[in-house]
Amino acid sequence: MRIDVVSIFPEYLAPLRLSLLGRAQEDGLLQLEVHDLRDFAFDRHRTVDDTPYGGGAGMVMKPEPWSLALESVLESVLAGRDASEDKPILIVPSPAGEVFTQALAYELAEEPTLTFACGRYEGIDERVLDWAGERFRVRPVSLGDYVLNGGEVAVMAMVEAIGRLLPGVVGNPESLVEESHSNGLLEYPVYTKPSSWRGHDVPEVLLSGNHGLIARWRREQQLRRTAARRPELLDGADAAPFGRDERAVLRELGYDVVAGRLVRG
Ligand code: 6GU
Repeated sequence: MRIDVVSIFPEYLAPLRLSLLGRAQEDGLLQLEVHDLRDFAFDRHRTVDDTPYGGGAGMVMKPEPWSLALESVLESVLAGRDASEDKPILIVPSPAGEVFTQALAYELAEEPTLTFACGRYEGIDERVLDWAGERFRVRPVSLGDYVLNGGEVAVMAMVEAIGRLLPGVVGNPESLVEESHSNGLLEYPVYTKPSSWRGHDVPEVLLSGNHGLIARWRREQQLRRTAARRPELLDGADAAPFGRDERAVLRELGYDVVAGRLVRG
């Protein structure tokens, strides 16, 4: 996969060269290109922002540097894509976007290229998104309901979540199966040696060697944890994947099955 990021703080993205994703780049599984928006601003001060029409606090990113930067990215991105393919995706990190989820990470991991446009200040002139819509599939995406100073940290989170799903990036693909959100539930708790530590013991069942019992216990822990921390993840969930034991746990946790769906009683 090829990923292009446009930002006024290209150094902000440097950590994406480390660790698992750094190795993926060395191995040719991921090509990461970071571009400085100011390289596309041609006045003496390389200005990328201006005051908002209609007044109000803060500054807005000017449209022209963005169009030049995205045209430049698009030229190299299109050179590596099939003419038969859909328009490339442009992700615009914004607290006003759709929420980034594991499902969206899986969807985006299928793309041959992704382009990220990092806004700062109060955001990018809206006409850039209209203009870009003729050339890209534009997706404004948010990490969640809170406000960051710019898109860079959000891009780091999204690129890491997407990058680790690319074939060959995570050494043992099994580890992608059991983690939080891979099955719509939170992950079960994990333990390592010693079995007794500062008066806290590892749950007996994990020392039993009975793999059936262990699997059952882990599923139950997933249900209890999800109900306690993220009950909305269970609301309306398809009940079909839950067996007799799990349904008993869910009933204890206050969920009923109505028309094949979980509802809180
Ligand atoms: Cl994607 N961008 C910004 N600036 N703030 C955010 C966000 C994104 N997601 C949550 N807050």
